[in-house]
Amino acid sequence: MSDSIMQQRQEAEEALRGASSVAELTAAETKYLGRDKGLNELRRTLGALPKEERPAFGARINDAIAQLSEQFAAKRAELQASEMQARLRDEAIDVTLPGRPYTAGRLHPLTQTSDRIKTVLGGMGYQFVDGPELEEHDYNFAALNYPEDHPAMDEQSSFFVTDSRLMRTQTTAIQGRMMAQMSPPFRFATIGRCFRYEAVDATHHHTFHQVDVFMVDEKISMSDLKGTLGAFARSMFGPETLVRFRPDFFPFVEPGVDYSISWQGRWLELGGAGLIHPNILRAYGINTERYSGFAFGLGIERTHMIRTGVSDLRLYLENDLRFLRQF
Ligand code: FA5
Repeated sequence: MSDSIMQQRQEAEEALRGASSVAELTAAETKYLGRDKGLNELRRTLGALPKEERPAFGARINDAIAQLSEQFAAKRAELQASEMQARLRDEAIDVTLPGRPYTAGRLHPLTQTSDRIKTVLGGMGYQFVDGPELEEHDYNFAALNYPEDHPAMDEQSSFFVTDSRLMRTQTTAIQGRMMAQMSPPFRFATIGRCFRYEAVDATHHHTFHQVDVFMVDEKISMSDLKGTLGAFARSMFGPETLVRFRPDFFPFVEPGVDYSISWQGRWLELGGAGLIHPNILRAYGINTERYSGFAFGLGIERTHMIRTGVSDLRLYLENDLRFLRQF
């Protein structure tokens, strides 16, 4: 009987020495010291022994269990410490290594310019609305007082999709849409893509962006328009910026002007402007004795080119990161 205690003890010690991880050690401990296992199982054979041998046998089993428990505890502490060391080694972070560069995206320069324009005009009380890029012929032309035979309506200069719809050639098309719903006073602005059948060069594209702004109220005159475009230019391009207006023709304004700003000693044309033609106001039932309004439309690419010195607007649509990353 005592041999069996000895044998269990030796086997347990061997398993203990061979355990190379906490998990293996736990398995060995359960096998030899677990409830109803190993030495505990052996203890249950006590009753089968002659009475006089029982105390000594019991004492030796208790002794063996106590000593093995201590050995297992010591080995467990040892294995836990070395496992912790290994983890600290493997998961160590070298804080002296250079960081990996994080390439962040950014807003397209035209989006940045549009946002800036929205901030400036929003501050002047203009509400921004969106119109469709595929526009009714009527809103793009007829509602804007174009005569039947105006050359801009020629199929050669616009992208017609059906007989009555085309890709809008100007964001001014929003005017009729809004006037059909609103009665004065009102002030609106829109920013969006426009499309023209153009020979593409450094200053013209078939696809470009415009901002259009218009307002109708009592006693609106050219001086309101000039004041607004002066304030706009100073907010966009700096407090010293001067503006210039020269007579120009657009069917939807009377009088009409082109609008330029002073930039590095030169005049640069930004777009067109004028007082909304009374024919348009009347077509939407607005009393022209009481109300008048102004409107202007500017190129977004042009605005960014002036602010930054970009000299070819084709770059805006090419999405070459070497270009876009500069802004
Ligand atoms: C118009 O489009 C008028 N709707 C502007 C207007 C609105 C006048 C309200 C009066 C009242 P224009 O065709 O000149 O006008 O275009 C205005 C601006 O859009 C131009 O100065 C230019 O900056 C830009 N633009 C026009 N065509 C192109 C193009 N093909 N490529 C890039 N920008 C363009």
